Amino acid sequence: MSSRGQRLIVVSNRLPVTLSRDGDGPWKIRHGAGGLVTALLPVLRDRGGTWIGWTGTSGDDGDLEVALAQATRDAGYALKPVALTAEEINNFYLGFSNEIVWPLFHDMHTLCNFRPEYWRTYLDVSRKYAEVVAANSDSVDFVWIHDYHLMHVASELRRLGSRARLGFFLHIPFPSLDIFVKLPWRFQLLRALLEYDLIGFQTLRDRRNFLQCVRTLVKEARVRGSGQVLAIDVNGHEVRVGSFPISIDFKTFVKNAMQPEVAAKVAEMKSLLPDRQLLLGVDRLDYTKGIPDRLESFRNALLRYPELHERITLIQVVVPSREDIPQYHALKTRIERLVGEINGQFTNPGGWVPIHYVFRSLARVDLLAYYHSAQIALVTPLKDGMNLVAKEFCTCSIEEDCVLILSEFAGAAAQLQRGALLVNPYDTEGVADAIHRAFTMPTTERRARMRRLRRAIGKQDIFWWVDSFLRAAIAKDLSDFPLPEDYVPRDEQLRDEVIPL
Ligand code: ADQ
Repeated sequence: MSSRGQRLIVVSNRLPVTLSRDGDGPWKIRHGAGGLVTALLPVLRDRGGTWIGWTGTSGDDGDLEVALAQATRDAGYALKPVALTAEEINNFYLGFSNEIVWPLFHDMHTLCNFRPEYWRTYLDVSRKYAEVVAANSDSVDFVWIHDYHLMHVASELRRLGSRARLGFFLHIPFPSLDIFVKLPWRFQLLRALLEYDLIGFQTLRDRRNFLQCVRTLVKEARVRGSGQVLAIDVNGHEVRVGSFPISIDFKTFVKNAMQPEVAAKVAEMKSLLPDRQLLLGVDRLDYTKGIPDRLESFRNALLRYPELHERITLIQVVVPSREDIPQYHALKTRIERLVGEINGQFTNPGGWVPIHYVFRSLARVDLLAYYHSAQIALVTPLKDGMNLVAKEFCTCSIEEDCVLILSEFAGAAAQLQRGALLVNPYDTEGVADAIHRAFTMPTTERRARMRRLRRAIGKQDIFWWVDSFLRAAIAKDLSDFPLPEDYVPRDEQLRDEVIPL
């Protein structure tokens, strides 16, 4: 056992940096600026630690390891790469992770491609990650592993003899038993998850689904407790399971949304699109985000509420993603056809164009300007672990005179249902009615709702999230983690038609 303190070892599919080089020239390393990185870096610096992940490149490259070491020389933490071959990227990342787990866990099992070689490579790559973790940690460290790509890593680490404490956070939903059992490797995967010491889910609903799978498929498992963090005893091992809704760096978003560059862009947008309300959608290109259904809902609103014509514009931003997977390419074509159809149906030549479609990754300042300019956000995923866009939009709505329309199937609905207009994204007429309601909502109601939303987001920000996960890992007494104050037991929720938390 080492005499130094407990370090934090973070493991994610990708390292929190982007790497590029011209030909054989030196590597250029750009540090990421996402919420997870912002929240974890202070902890890593404070305790000392390491972030382990794939570099996003294929093959083994000694130069890269040296470049990463140089880039973090004075950072107080290290970056350690996991090298993947082209075949591993195909079978592990594109295959098992994104053609099996991603659709299955988002309730879209008909899109799954259950190829046995994907599973075999998933195990091989899990071992690779585990080897890098084992080489860079010891028994006093806390290893925090992230997301669905790495569910099997704890099992491989135990096989390698690691005795470090292992935490896991699932960023995407966990499906119900009926869906989960379709996975050909359901027993192996569930038992592998039970090798962790702490498992965090986004919502109580995800945790409930997981517990139902454990109770049904792992006969010797026993569940204890009743609060936000429960314990499962299985073959003498205690696994803690809790819900920890992820969030954003609220204060930094507020500060950045008020920067002069953002204000200038907001003013420009308002002068280019005057006398109307802006309705905003921002999504990664993904079939879980419900973009075609949303466009149909907007069309329905324009058909049924002609008073919206010329007075509302939908700005739909789509960020390119996973285009190597055929379904994503087909989705892009479908979205573009729909945008063309709806604009063709309603555009007033020389004047109003109902949908402005943006397909690219935006600079931060542009994204903030869109958030700050829009009066209504349309966040309607068919299923989403959390959805940070909903939280980012509310946070940037500094004047609070805005409305969030939110899918009841986004994890964020559990926290935001009392301020947002909740919708079923499959119900195009219902979403159209919500658009009209948001458009006509009196300012006093908009402000009251948005104030409530922003207060909730500010209270449980990304730093709260990191802190509560790490506290749950070390807490002596799980009764320190009560259920949220507004929690309503499930039977009562269903009776009152309130969406389960
Ligand atoms: P995602 O599916 O990627 O995340 P989301 O939570 O909405 O979905 O996060 C998207 C992020 O991308 C946001 O932070 C946003 O700022 C950023 N982004 C959006 N548009 C952008 C643009 N045009 N240019 C640059 N950046 C842009 C997964 C799960 C979610 C879960 C998160 C975090 O699917 O359910 O909320 O992880 O746990």
